[in-house]
This record gives sequence, C-alpha cells and structure tokens, in this order.
Amino acid sequence: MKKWVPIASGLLAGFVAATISFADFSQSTNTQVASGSTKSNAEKVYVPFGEKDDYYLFASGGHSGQMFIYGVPSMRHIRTVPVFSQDSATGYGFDEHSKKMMGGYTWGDLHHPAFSETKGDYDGKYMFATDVGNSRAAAMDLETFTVKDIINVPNTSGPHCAAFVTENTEYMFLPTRFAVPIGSEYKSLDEYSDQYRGVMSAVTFDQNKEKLNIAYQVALPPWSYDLSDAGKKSSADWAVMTTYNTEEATTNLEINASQADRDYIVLFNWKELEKMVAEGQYDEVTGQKMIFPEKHKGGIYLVPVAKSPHGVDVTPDGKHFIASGKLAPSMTVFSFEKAFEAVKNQDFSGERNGIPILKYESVMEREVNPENALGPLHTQFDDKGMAYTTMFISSEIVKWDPKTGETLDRVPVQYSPGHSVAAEGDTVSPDGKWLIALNKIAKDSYLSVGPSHPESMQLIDISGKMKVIQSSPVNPEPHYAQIIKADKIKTIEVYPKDENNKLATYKQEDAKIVRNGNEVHVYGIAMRSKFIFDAKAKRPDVIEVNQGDKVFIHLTNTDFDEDITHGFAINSYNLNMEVQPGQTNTLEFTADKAGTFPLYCTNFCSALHQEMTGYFLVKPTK
Ligand code: RUQ
Ligand code: CUA
Repeated sequence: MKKWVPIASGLLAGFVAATISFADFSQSTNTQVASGSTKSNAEKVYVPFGEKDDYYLFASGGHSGQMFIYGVPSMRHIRTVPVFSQDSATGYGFDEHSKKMMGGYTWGDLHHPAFSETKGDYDGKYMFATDVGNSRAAAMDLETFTVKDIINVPNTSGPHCAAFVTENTEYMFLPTRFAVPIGSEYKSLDEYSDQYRGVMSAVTFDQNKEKLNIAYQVALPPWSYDLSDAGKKSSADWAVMTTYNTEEATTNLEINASQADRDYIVLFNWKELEKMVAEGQYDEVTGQKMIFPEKHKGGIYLVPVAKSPHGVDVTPDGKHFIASGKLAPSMTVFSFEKAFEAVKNQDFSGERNGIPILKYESVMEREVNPENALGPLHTQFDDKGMAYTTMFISSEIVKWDPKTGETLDRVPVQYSPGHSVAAEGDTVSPDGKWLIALNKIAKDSYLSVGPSHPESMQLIDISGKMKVIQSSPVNPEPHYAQIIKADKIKTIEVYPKDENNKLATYKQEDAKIVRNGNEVHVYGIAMRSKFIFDAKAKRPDVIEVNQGDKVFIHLTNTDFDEDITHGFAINSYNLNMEVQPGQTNTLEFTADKAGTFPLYCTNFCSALHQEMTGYFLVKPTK
C-alpha cells in the first residue's frame, strides 16, 4: 500500500504540515472500504438491468464546465450535460443558440449546482449553476436536460459562492470571489481598499421566458466571498455568506489573508434590499442598480467568525447557520433568532465600510470541535436534523448534533473530501438515506491512468451507522452536487411541434434552400435515415454554395420518436450539431474553404445510419 503523501499545494498545505503527521492517516486506506464491501452492501447499490435508480445526482463538473448526472445508489454515470464549455458530443457551443448563450467563451469552471425550489424543497423544474472561470450563471431545464439561458455577471469576477436559491427561487445571490474595480476598469492594486469592490448580484429567473436577469447589485467591501446559503422557514428572507481576506491583502494571500483572527459572515435580508431598490435607494452604475452599503443603509450585517471560514450551511429548520473554518478546526453554530434580536437591539461592536458588525457572543450558539477532526468544510443534513461535516484534512465525515454539539459517528473517506451531498440534504426536508463524499483525491482507488488520478465520489449509507459502500471515479472536479428524488423530474420524450418556429421544416416537400445575395439558408430535414435539404433538387441531400457564402443550416428532426437523435457534421469544417427528436437547430458559418466535403449524421440512428450522408460542395471563387 502506498503511503499517503501530503497535498503539496493549496491553502491548507502549510497548516497541514504544521499540525499533523500524515503517518496517522496511512491507516485509513482503501482496505477499510474493501473489508466493508460485503455482499449486503453490494445488494444495496445493485440496480438490476431494466430497473432505475431512486435518485439523480447532479455533480458539478468543475473546470470541465459541465454537469455530470449519475444515478443513486448505483452510482452509474448517466449523462454529461454541457453548460459552460463546448461539447462535440452534442454540438453544444457549435449551434447558434448555444454559441450565442456561451458569449464567446469556450470553457467554464462550474462549482455549485442548485435546483429550483418551491417552499424550500426541490421542485424538479430547473437547475442553476455558476461559472467561476468567466463569471457567468446558467439555467438548465429538467424536461430536456439542456441549458436555456446563460448570463454574464458584470462587476464580478468568479461567482464562486453561488448558486444557492431562496425558498421559492425568488433569487440566487452571486457574490464575487475576486474583488475587482466596478466596471473591471484598470486600477492600481495600491488603491485596492478604495477602488476595488466585492460586488454581489441578486439574480432572478423568469420561468415563462426562461431568462436570467440581474435585479440589483450590492457593492460589498473588497473581500473574497466564499460560500453562501439562503435561509429557510423563519429565516427565509435572509441569506448568509462567508468571507475571507477581510485583511484586504493584494498579494501572497496564503499568508496575508490569514492574519486576522476573525473574518465575517455577511448576513442580509433580501426582502429589505428589494424594498430599498423599489424605493430608489441605489446608484445607477454600469447599467446596474447598485446598492452602496456605506450610503444606502440597512439590510446588511456582519457576524464575526473564526478566521478564513469556508462553508456556511443553514439547518433544515431554518433556525441556525453553521460555519466551518478552513484554518480553525471548528464548526460554529449561529442562531438566526439571536441575530434578529441583535439587529433589533442594535447590538453592534463596530462597523466595516458602513456595515454594522453584530457582537459574536450575541449571535453564536456553540463552537463544536470534534476530537482530532481537521479542516471542516461543508455540512449536510439528514431527516432528523443531524449534521454531516466533511473534514478535508483528517479525510473523514463527522456526524454530529447541531443542538448539543455532540459527535455521533465518524467514517474515513478516501481522501480529502471537499463537499459532501446528502439526498435532498440542503432542503427543508432531507431524506436521510444516502450521503456522498466528494473527494478531491482518489489515490489507489481505481486502475491507474498515469500521474493524474480521477476524483472520487463515495456513497455512504447513513440510515444507521455510517458505512462507505460504493465509490465512483469522476472527472475533475465535483465541487458540489445535489441529489433529487428521481420521481420529481419529468422529462419529455420529444420536442413538441412548434408551428410558430419559422426555421422549422416538418414536411419533406417543404425542405428548401433559399439564396439571398451571399446568404444561403437551408431549411432541411433529418429523418431515418437521410437528410433532405432541398426536396425539389436532383440530389436532395446535397448543399452547394459559393466560397465566401454565409451559410445557415436550419435542421429539423422529424422523427417524433423517443431516442431518435440525429447529428449533423461536415467533414473538415469543424462543425457539428445535434438535433433531438422534434427539435430544430441552426448552424451558422462562412464557407471559407472551397472543395468537396462529405457531411454525415453523427448519432447512430438506425441500421442505415451509415447511409445518412450527403455532400457539402463549395465552388471556388476564381
Ligand atoms: S468550494 S471544497 Cu468551490 Cu464549494 Cu468548498
Ligand atoms: Cu441519423 Cu444517424
């Protein structure tokens, strides 16, 4: 068995080396899991062929920019849905609709997925996610598992903390991870404290139009905003976010952002902020309604918390929020009720940038320090309100009671869990059946694929004593995930006919090629097992254009039949798109290369799929 080696990089490395000997952890290796892999465990995760899993797992794909969909408990990977990155398997980022949505970017860094909620429970309608790489937010619909809208979030650089939605999906709050000057203009780092801001955006989603919108922004101090969560029930109008680098360091953050003993949790009342905006209490900046807390008072408070906190999670009953400290080995339980009292009594110990600081003792309920548990990051909950916190450094999950602080159970995981996710574990009614540890390091767990190993997701049965019973490799990198009951998601089988869509062609005889100057519009059909671009032509499956023409290929899949997806690719033209049953999709490009280019269907659609081809002929302009 290979020895566990320290993580050489990252924020925690110095702390790790100074605090513990890694030899202590070489004990908790994969052999422990193996000895637990009894037949009864295998039966728990075995879903016989033809039967379906009980839950969907939506795992963030990190810097793959995608979302990974798994079944639970089998942990079978079902689908990868492209969100922020191009994907040649589906033509995402190539067809017009998705290309436009992507806003010119070809990659993204997807961190935290969030289901839409009704009354604090997942409603199975939409999934939201944010892109730390290029400051975007996306909404995916769960009828088709495709992205409907993406917005760029101005004045922000890396909405890491998001997306976490309020109880009825009124808002998601997207605070910045990196402070930047408003408008992202050039400003010297010497002017950091004055000129840089940590802007948070309140984003809404219009379900009828399927559009994301920025309702307003808040110019918070130039700190890093790390994680957030929305309140529930009695705290439903509130939200919390952790901060670090309240030192406002501009270099060598590893050391300089860890000086102060306390950072803050930002506690805000979004109903009040909404009211302030309605009453005109904001400045119009870069086209946004911007609240400046030093000027527009109210609704925002700071709660001191042990240095450099990471996760903050609201308990299912909405009464508490729990912060976990990267650099302090404790979970701190805060009381919303006490915070509301403190706000009412103006029980402040000072202010920063015009934001009142509540007294720590007035809001804190207890600090919890399980013995030798190090690097607490994120907390999930079960049906009894018990908390499960990931320990990044001591590589384990600790189960504890938020009401007493008592440690109830611990299980080693392999290794270094960031988040974990419980079945419906961040809603008002968690299921309490499964918990999945999202491990940064899978060392020795799977067949080797060279120096870089996959990450891992370990399935833990939490119905009794915690037991790791299954594990699945996963591409970099599942930051967070959500598990939803499978029967909440109602997918459609085919896209319904849309008679109002002028780009769609449903009848074979209507397929045509229309030339307009040097623009060529193809209104074509893909069906088993042929393309029809021009019904009246001698060769209906051929598109002929002149070099330099602007070509639009509008393709409708007229097979209104489940699972009959067609693809469309032109050899050597670096173009590819997918048309799902009933769907119409458009490719737009310039025919800049003259020559003869075969085109073909990329999706295996019938026994005669190989015959589903044609030619794209580009006449040279002499
Ligand atoms: S963060 S490992 Cu990107 Cu969710 Cu805590
Ligand atoms: Cu259509 Cu293959």
